[in-house]
Amino acid sequence: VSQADHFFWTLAERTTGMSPSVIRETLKLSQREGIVSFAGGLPSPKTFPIDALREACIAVFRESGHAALQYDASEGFGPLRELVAAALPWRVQPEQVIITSGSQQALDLIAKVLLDPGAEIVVERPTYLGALQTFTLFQPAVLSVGGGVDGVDVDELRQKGSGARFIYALPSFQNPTGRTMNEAGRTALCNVAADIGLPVIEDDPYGDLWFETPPPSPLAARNPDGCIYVGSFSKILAPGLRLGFLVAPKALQAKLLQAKQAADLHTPGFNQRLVSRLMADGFFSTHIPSIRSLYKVQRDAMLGALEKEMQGLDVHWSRPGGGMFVWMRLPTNLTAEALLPLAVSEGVAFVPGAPFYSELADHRTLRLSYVTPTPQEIALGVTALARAIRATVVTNSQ
Ligand code: PGU
Repeated sequence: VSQADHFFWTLAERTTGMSPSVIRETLKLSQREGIVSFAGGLPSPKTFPIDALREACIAVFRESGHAALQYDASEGFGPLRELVAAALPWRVQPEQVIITSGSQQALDLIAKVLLDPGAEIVVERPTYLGALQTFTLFQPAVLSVGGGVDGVDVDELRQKGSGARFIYALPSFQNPTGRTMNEAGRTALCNVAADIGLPVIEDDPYGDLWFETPPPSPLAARNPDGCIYVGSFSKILAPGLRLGFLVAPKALQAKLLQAKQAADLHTPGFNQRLVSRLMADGFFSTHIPSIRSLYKVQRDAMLGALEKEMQGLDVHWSRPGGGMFVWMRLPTNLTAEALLPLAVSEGVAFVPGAPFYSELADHRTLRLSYVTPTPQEIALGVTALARAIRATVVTNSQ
């Protein structure tokens, strides 16, 4: 009898809906030697500005070391809240900004404040699985709406959104599909939401990473009182700093702040001071364009390789104008789950698409991130993927 047998742990009801993140699981797999990984949404380490951050670290220690190492305000470091508010393309008061430990925490705080068991929410079909993972803990009824570049299906939204607590939407370079809602689609979504009194949660970590043209303005700019906007420094600076933010209407500030206090007291003050320095120095005005140029080359490498290698296969994929992901649909009778082990043995990893659906999962879909591997590795990875698909097509037809 082991010591543990003397205890009887009763798990909370909410844990029944919990499951491991498929992104995180696939990440382990793709860290194996010799695998080209299209799996994690890991920003390219080449974009991490080590020198600028080292200098900022020295300056923070020199000028405000004690404050940076002390407990800090729950709402975030004042100058960073001001800089974030000023950088957004609509009128935002610094008091509306709460700095969070990654945008993932912003989603968690929002869910804590707005959800009850059984409450309805609406998500896109598919949507970011990490958001589903967070929302699930609060046991909502998750409804989904179809969509594309024209935005979400407005009739479906009108029907499912009435009485829902919010719609969670990713209008720019969506995770996982890479698609961007056009101007008309954004207007239509906001009009229906306003019409039926449906609040909008807008998650926008990729909006700055456009390759040809910037996406249309955020939903929050059109409907500031009916929207919580969520942003992140992960994809434009470094995810390891765990810095994100939310911008909420004043009516929600107090409760969101209390949720933040309860969650972790505050986001590391040291990291917030680093980023404030970089923002105040205008660092991002050159850094973000350099990420765009790098990722554009990577995106082109992936689309070029797909064009070449997938010939003759009944495979379809998205052509993203920014962000990090290509979304692929496999031939009939081939699921991404069945393909994954074959792909890994050929030397390439991806994230299967099904976990990005809250319902009506399309098992023929998968997500490919093009930002971490080099163009040469992308070519190798796509060739390996095509080999794996061909092998199953041959097997199926035998
Ligand atoms: N929202 C969206 C749409 C995201 O894609 C991500 C990260 C987040 C929020 C959370 O980002 P923060 O770093 O907390 O600001 N997406 C990555 C997560 C990768 C991982 O390792 O789990 C992805 O690959 O989808």
